[in-house]
Amino acid sequence: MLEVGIVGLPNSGKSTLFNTLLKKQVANVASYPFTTIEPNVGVVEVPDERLAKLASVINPEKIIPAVVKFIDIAGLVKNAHQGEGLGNQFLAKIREVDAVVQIIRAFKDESVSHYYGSIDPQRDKEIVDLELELGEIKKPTLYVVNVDDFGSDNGPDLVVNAKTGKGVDELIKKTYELLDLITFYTVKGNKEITAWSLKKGLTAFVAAEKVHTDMAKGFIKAEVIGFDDLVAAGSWLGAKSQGKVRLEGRDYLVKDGDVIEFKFNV
Ligand SMILES: Nc1nc2c(ncn2[C@@H]2O[C@H](COP(=O)(O)OP(=O)(O)OP(=O)(O)O)[C@@H](O)[C@H]2O)c(=O)[nH]1
Ligand SMILES: [Mg+2]
Repeated sequence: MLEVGIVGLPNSGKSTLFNTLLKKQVANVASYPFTTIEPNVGVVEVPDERLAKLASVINPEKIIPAVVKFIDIAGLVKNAHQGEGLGNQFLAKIREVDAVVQIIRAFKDESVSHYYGSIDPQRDKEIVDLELELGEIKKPTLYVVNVDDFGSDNGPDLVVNAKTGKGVDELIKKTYELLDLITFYTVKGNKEITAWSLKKGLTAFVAAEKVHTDMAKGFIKAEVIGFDDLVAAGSWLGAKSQGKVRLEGRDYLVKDGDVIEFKFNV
């Protein structure tokens, strides 16, 4: 599973954001085993309007969204790459992640101290960027400004309130894009719809492998229909009888929104 590391100065709101992300779980959907793997590692469901639409067509008992793993990493300060602060722990953790969310403090709160004494998002961003660079960490980064007030002009970066959760759905979606992921869906006996993440440009065979190694091993073909076509047809059987469900081989390049039924030998 791909991992996103939350980085930023101490007291920028990393753990607050992390907790908010985990609270966003839709409790009545899938219960993931090991949702919280360590105190600071969590699996977060990706908000997906298409899933609800598919559910209204298929009426499944269970809907299982795609997930992304977030890691709440220790705060870093200037010279973290030389071991300053919790530098080494920070660097070891961050080397493992696939993308970075840099949280930048803009909220003002006298009771929450700032390591550099004042609220200055641009300065903080430069400090963290420099440390990542000096630590030779080259990862795609999403910049997120943690604000109390959404009214002010916050420039091009994504704005959230880590405490209330405003903007957090958008953050999860943006992170998903940052990881270069698309979503495909599988339907199990009309009982279960699952959204799966897949790197762009991968084949039906790799997608099958994601669902179950047996499906890939015994791969025969994939029955595929785009999300819009399925919704328009109103049901899987309806789509099939209209000839809208295509047969694809193992080298088919999966597209975002594909609904796939894998046919395989066991
Ligand atoms: N007013 C306000 N306070 C916030 C916001 N986000 C976080 N805080 C507060 O800021 C303090 C620090 O938040 P944390 O989430 O612990 O910060 P952190 O980045 O994890 O800090 P370290 O783990 O020390 O690096 C807490 O008291 C939070 O309640 C926010 O959006 N608005
Ligand atoms: Mg923290």
